[in-house]
Order: sequence, then C-alpha cells, then structure tokens
Amino acid sequence: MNYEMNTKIATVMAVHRERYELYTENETFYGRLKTVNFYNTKELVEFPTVGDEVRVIYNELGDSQIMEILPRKSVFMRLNATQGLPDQAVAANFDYVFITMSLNRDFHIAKLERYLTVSWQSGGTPVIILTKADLCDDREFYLSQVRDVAFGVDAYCVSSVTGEGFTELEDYFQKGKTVVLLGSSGVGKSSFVNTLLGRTEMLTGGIREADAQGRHTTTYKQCFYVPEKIQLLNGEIITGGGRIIDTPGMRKLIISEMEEGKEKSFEDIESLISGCRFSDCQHRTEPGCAIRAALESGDLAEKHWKTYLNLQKEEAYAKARRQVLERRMEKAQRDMSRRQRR
Ligand SMILES: Nc1nc2c(ncn2[C@@H]2O[C@H](COP(=O)(O)OP(=O)(O)OP(=O)(O)O)[C@@H](O)[C@H]2O)c(=O)[nH]1
Ligand SMILES: [Mg+2]
Ligand SMILES: [Zn+2]
Repeated sequence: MNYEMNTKIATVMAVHRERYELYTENETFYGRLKTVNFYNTKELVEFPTVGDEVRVIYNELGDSQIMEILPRKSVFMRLNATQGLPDQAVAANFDYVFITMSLNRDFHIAKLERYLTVSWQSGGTPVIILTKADLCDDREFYLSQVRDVAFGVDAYCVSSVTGEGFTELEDYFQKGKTVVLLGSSGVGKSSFVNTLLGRTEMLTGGIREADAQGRHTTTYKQCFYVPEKIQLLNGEIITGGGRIIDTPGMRKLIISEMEEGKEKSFEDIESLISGCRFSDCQHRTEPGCAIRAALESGDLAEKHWKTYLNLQKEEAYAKARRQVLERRMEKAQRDMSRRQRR
C-alpha cells in the first residue's frame, strides 16, 4: 500500500480518552496515536489536543493513525495532576482567548489578571467576556474594574438567556479564526457555545447555591464550527463563521516562560521596578524603592502588587517542576540505554 497517498492533515475536534475525533474535507473520522511515535520514544512527546493539526494515515475501514502534531501557533498548558507526567495541552491553534467571568459571584479581578497573563503567553489575543448580564444591574461597576487591569483589552457583557451582547462579537467569528473559551466552572461557557450554535450541543449545569461553585458540567473539550448565520433568542440574526472551543472549567493553568505575557498585564509594575534605586531591590525596606513609594501614595494598588508577587511564585514553581521532570527524563533515558547495553 502506498502510505503517502493516504496521508491527510486533519484537525482534532475532540479527545475521548485514547480516541481522537478528527475533521478534514467535510468529513468527521476517528484516529488513534501511532504508538511508536508517541509512547515508545526517547523524549517526552506531547499528545494532540483540541485544535491541533495532525498528520494521519487515513484508514477507510477503521480508526486512522495519528503520526504527528504539526507546529502550533498558540497553546494552553495545564499542570498534570500526576507528578512525573508531562503537562498537558488544553487547546491549540486559537486566535482569540475569550476570558469568561460571570457578572455576579465569579467576578475576581485577581483571577482576571491571571487569565490575562496566561492568555498573552499562549499566543492568542485575550478578549474579556462578562457573562450573565441579565443577572446584573450595575455593569459599569464591573467594567470599570476590568479596565483598571486590562489595558487595551476589549471587554463585553453578554447574556445567554436574553442574547444580549452577542451582536458586538460578530468580528471575532470569521472563517479561518478560532476562539477558545477560558474560565471557571459555572460561568456559562457551554451556554455561550449553545447560543452561537443555535442548538444544545454542550450540556450545561446548575450551580451549587451554597458555595457558588460550578459543578464541572463539561468534562471534555470540544471544537465546533460556528454557523455563518446565527439566530439569537431575540430573533436577531448576526454573522458567524470560524470555530469555537469549549473547555472544562480549569483550576490550574501552567504559567511557564511567561516573561512576555507578564509584561503586558504588569507593565505598570515593571516600569516602577526599573525606578528602584538598587537593581536587586527586594521592595521591602530598601531606600529609594519605587514600589514601596507607589504603594504608600496609593498609585499602586496593594491587590495588583500581591497578584504580581503570587504569579512570580508560581513561575518559580513551574520552573522547578520542569527541572525535576527533565532530570527524571534524563535518568529514564540513562536507565534505558544501560538496559539496552546489557
Ligand atoms: N441567568 C443566566 N444564567 C446563565 C447564563 N449563562 C449560563 N447560565 C447558567 O449558569 C449555569 C452554568 O452554565 P454552563 O454553561 O454549564 O457553565 P460552564 O462555564 O460551561 O461550566 P463548566 O462546564 O462546569 O465549566 C447553568 O445553570 C446555566 O443555565 C446567562 O447568561 N444568564
Ligand atoms: Mg461547560
Ligand atoms: Zn524596590
């Protein structure tokens, strides 16, 4: 058989355990990873995720074989809960990151800052989507807080119940563009997707009232094609197109090599630091510390500074984790070659 002839490039639409839902040329089909390319390798190999472009050997009769992931233009990583295993890619190849927070109990500025950092670092452009506008009668109050931390990032208020706000999002849904949804469980990501698709594709869930925590209704990630015409609940029709990726609410996103991302959300702090008298200033008791001065005068909000410090700690943690993983990999390789020599 001529393998070249059966090679296709496909998009990963969903991941169901070891089976991948793939799409190309108007056809949905399934694939599995080619074992020697992904498991029995010397290096840690990442697994494909939703949004990835993969090269497959197409099989008409059953599951196709996924040979490799093509280079990604953007990606979100998530810390692997199992120590010693590589971090996992959550979604790839998106253009816009819709950071979703609800206009009621999920609204946390520190969380937003964190999402912004992760978004800039992912390679996508962040857009802030404040959900459940129908439950809120003081949007300006929230929007002004958003503007304080999100320099130059667009923010919108939407409601999946009334359809309000969706008209303003038309520009993001275009052929060839992909949007990924990011945000805590229960903020209404799947409801947002259903509104765009005009049908219930993703199950949505209630919130446990006692603690306002979402229930993690969505347990997998999935990519959808957005219709070219979207009819909103109020009957209005807007133009769509492109793709949208729904994800489960995420607790831990990895912050790694985040230098670039950090500068955008914390430009103000970076520029203050450059004004400290000592280049190794710890911003505690040193004379001529620009951070202390700004905190005292109120020019720098205590909360914003705390978020920055926390992110730095996380970054150090992520780096330490990577080093441990690398050392473990090296050891595994040494053990393997020792066994082979025997
Ligand atoms: N009032 C109101 N409720 C909403 C809106 N959007 C979603 N909800 C409700 O909020 C709850 C959670 O919505 P989901 O869409 O499942 O939230 P999610 O972000 O997908 O949650 P996970 O899948 O757990 O990450 C459901 O009960 C929805 O009906 C909205 O715009 N207004
Ligand atoms: Mg969901
Ligand atoms: Zn200082």
